[in-house]
Amino acid sequence: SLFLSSAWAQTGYQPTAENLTARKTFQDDKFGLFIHWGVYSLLSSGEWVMNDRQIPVHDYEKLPAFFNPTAFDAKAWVSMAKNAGMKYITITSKHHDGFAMYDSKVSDYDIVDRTPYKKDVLKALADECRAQGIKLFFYHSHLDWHSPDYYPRGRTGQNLGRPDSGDFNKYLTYMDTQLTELLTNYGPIGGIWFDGWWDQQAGDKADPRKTKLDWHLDRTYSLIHKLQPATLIGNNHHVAPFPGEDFQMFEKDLPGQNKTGFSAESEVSQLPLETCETMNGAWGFNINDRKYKSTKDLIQYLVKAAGHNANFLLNVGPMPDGRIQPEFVKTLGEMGQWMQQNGETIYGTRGGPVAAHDWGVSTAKGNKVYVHILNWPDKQLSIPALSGKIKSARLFADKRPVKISQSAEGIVLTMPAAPADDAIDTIVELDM
Ligand code: FHN
Repeated sequence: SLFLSSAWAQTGYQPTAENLTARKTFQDDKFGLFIHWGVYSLLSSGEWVMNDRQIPVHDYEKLPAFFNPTAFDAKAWVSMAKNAGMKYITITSKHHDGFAMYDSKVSDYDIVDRTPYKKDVLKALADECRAQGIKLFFYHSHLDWHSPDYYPRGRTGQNLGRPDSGDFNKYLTYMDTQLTELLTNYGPIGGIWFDGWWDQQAGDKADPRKTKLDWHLDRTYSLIHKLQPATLIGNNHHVAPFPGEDFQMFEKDLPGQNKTGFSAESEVSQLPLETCETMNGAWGFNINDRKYKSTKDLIQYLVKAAGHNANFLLNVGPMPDGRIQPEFVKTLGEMGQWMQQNGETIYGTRGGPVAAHDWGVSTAKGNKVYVHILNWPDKQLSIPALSGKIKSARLFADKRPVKISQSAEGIVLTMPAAPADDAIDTIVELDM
């Protein structure tokens, strides 16, 4: 019956043991580097430039001839991520413009066949990630502004010079074949990070998960899990997770906050969580966007994400020549220094028992609870009662004791001193 088949669809996916282990490691890792890089980077106007400026396919196709990232240095990228305290990298294998940043055999619209550079940057990155012990994820776009078979067009509906016909099933096969390449030729892949599903969203308020065309997620997801059972699948569809997904992601939002207005994002699932953010306002390279977030703001966001039980995937849009802007490199280095000192309170933790407040968040690991005070005016902080009794408390930084008074109404923590004006995170370590 209909009921049985939909119930089966909800429960039919049983993650393998290696997948469950990978999920746990993913949650322990906490901090990753997001990279939006493609031929759009040449125009320094973000990764949506093809759509925004309505550049027809035959004109956009002229870009790859100029893409020659001779300064690309996989080792420098991976070292930068590692020094920042990041444990994985998620890079665009194909963004919405349809251009493959690797050597695809089912299309010549790729970096090896169309650019003077001629080299497979994902291969270089995969090798370097393996050498340095960093996991590699691929961002792959469902939506495709280049393929003639991506038809009917979705929400971003311009034809951009393409024929008004096409075979969507053929497109899906093409996409699955490209995913097969990515999961076959680049060693173990940490995850596939889908985006662009929303292009075909039906716009049904009662059921935001309804699409105009069937993406056959079940087929694609099974294929991925068959090729590499430990590969984690996430999809930036901005709705509740579908069966077969292994983590849930939030864009520019902490889980449950729903500040960016994407429907149903407030629904936080039991899956591992991740949130992504930009370092200025742009995903793809945009030199005119100089609204750089401060190191303090980004560290605090990472801490808040951890307190909300989520990873933080922080984005850079490398320049067309392969270098990463010095502004980004500097901030990432500073974040790394902070993580070197304080990472113990972030890595391997889960969201802690003290719920997020204006003053901050908590994380927990083993018998420790870390109270992260991000804004506080005073030497004293009141937090709600915890289920167990606190045995002792101290400042994480210098181990000076923190006085605790516990009652059924709550707990008052008295710090040895008031916070410094530029304090990023005053961490109180509780032994439970
Ligand atoms: O359209 C994309 C956008 O270009 C970028 O990749 C971000 C990253 O989260 N996601 C999409 C918008 O939701």
